[in-house]
Amino acid sequence: MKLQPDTMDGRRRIILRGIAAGGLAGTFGSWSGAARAEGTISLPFEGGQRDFTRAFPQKGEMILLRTRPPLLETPFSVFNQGVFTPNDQFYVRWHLANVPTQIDGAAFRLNVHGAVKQELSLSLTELLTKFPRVELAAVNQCSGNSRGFFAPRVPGAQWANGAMGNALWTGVRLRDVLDRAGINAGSAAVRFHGLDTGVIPATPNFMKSLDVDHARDGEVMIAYAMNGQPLPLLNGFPTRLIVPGWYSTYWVKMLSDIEVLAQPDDNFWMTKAYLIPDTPHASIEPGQTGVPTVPINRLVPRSFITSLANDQHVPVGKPLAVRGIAFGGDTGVREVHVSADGGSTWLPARLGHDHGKYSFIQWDVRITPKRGPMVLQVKATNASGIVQPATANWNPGGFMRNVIESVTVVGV
Ligand SMILES: Nc1nc2c(c(=O)[nH]1)N[C@H]1C(S)=C(S)[C@@H](COP(=O)(O)O)O[C@H]1N2
Ligand SMILES: [Mo]
Repeated sequence: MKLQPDTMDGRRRIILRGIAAGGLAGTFGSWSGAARAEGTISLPFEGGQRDFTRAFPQKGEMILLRTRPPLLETPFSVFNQGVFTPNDQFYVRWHLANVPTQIDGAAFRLNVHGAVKQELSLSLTELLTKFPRVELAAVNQCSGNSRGFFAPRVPGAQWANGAMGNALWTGVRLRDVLDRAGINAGSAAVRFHGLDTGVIPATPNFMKSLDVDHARDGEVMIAYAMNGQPLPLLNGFPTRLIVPGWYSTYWVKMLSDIEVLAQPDDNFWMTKAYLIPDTPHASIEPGQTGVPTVPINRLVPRSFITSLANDQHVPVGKPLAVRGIAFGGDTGVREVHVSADGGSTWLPARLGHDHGKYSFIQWDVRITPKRGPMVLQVKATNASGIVQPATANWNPGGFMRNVIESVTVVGV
């Protein structure tokens, strides 16, 4: 799927007016307990048996990890279908159990307050009409994507590789909104939170912050549309933060509150959760202690073969097109290489259309299978020259996996 901004424009205006009028949020009731199994899948790690579900609003077939709060994984085959991940199969991750099932777009307000000259309370219509509209293709990847492959195993959502997706985001620059409010000189951070809450009042609200300079970099966005449509409720209707090149924990959904802080943010979700070892590849030895930590931040490069599955039979001696996706992390993809001989030699892959440095990029290469099992590996090098590592990282959070991936096919 390739979105054409010029031809989409009229339709998109209508869609966006619809968001502001509140007509598109609908009422979804409660989906807890609604997750009937529709077949199963076995993800390739211990305890990887999962149900498929179609029981969630605005979602097609998803892999069910948890019902409340929802954790839904994108079936991996979806990534072979196009460079953008369809909204109805985009993964879903929430921390707190009270996620609104209904939001009135007409009543919704995005509040900006704290260390500002002028507090704001913006309606969706104001966001749509009072600020320049911007668009950006960017990968949304959970910090714990692929956590299920960690060895030794670590606690947390046992995702395979489907806690990521690529979308074309439409919205406004966070900078433009902050500048309308006027940040007080010397402010430290900007904190974001959404409409979801815990079941008991003692649960800390899910809040994430960015340094003021990052928040004002002109790239961080407040998005109100995803792939030309309003955000699905579970992906943050009506507005969410987009932090290009950073892990999705910062991409606060159902964003309703922006607070400028005079001091660095010391809330739970910044100082206790989502910390990584301050080491190369955020990697330590299992059991190692006393390692300094930092909040998780920039994405690192990854690449995947999408056109072939493990154990798939491929005809011997005939050229075979191998396809996949890659992303560079906090910058673009410079090169993708594929090896069919256990990493001794690497073939350069052809890169597809460039949708911008934060997007997935498609790649393809031709190989000629020999008889028997054949391990195909793929590695991306980003524009900063960072290459995927040959050995997997390990940390107790199960964060930032980006080892070179492989698929084993069988020449017959
Ligand atoms: N309001 C809110 N925003 C949130 C979260 C959350 O729990 N609440 N989780 C974050 C995390 S950790 C991830 S991985 C992404 C998931 O985005 P998605 O569900 O649209 O794929 O949302 C982020 N934004
Ligand atoms: Mo996440």
